[in-house]
Amino acid sequence: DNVHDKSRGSLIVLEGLDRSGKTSQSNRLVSYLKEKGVLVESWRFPDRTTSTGQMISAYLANESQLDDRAIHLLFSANRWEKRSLMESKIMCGTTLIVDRYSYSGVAFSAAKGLDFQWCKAPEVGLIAPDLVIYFDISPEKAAERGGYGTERYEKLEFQKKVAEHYSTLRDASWKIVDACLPMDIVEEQVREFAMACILTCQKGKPLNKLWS
Ligand code: Z5A
Repeated sequence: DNVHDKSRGSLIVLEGLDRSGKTSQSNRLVSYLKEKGVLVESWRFPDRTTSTGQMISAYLANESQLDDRAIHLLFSANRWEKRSLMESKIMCGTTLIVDRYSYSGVAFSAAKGLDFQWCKAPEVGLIAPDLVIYFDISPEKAAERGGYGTERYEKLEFQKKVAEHYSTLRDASWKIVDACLPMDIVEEQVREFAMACILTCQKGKPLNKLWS
C-alpha cells in the first residue's frame, strides 16, 4: 500500500527559440530543486545518445540529409523510446525537467511547411507535461546572443516561423517568462512555477496523455 501512497513527480517542459536560455535555466532549476531535497533529473530532447538520437544529431549538424517527414518521425520516435522510462520515473516520485519536447517537434517541422496536424499526430499519447514554461524572446533578440552556430535551424528567418507556430501551440496553461529579463529574475520566476506544479502533482493530480 505504501508504494501506491507515494506521491508522484512532475513532468516539467521548457520550450522556446534557440538561445532563449532553456539550457541555462534548466541547470539552475535542477540545482535549486536538489538543494530543496526534491528528487529531480535533467532531461533533454533530442536525446542524442540513442541510435535515433545519433541520426538526428548528424542531421542537425548537416552531416546527413533526410526527408522532412522522416526526420520529423525520428524526433518523435526519440521521445517514444523514452516514454515508459519517463512514466516509471515520474510515478516513482522523480521530477523530470525536460529541455524541449513535442512542441519543438511540431513548431520546427511545421516551420518547414509540413502540415500542422500531420506534425502533431505522432506525438498524441505521449505523456502530457504537468507544466510548460515558455521562454519568450523575439527571434532578433535571440540571434544577438552570441550569434547562431552552424546547426541546420539556426537562421533568423526560420526561427521567425518557429515562433509563429509556438504561438499556435500555446494554451492558457503555459507559463510564459520574458526571456530578456536578467537571468536571476528569470530563474526566480521559473522556480515559483516549478514549485507550485510539483506540489499540485504531489497532491494527486493525474498524469495525462498529450493531445488525446
Ligand atoms: N528540434 C526539432 O526540430 N524537433 C524536435 O522534436 C526537437 C528539437 C526536440 C536541437 O537543439 C534542435 O532540434 C533545435 C530544435 C530542433 N534547433 N534549433 N534551433 P538543441 O536542443 O540541441 O539546442 P537548443 O535548444 O537550440 O539550445 P541552445 O542553443 O543551447 O539554446 P538555449 O538552451 O535556449 O539557451 P542557453 O544555452 O541557455 O543560452 C544561450 C545564450 O544566451 C548563452 O550565452 C546564455 O548565457 C545567454 N542567456 C541566457 N539567458 C539569458 C538572459 N536572461 N539574458 C542574457 N543572456 C542570456
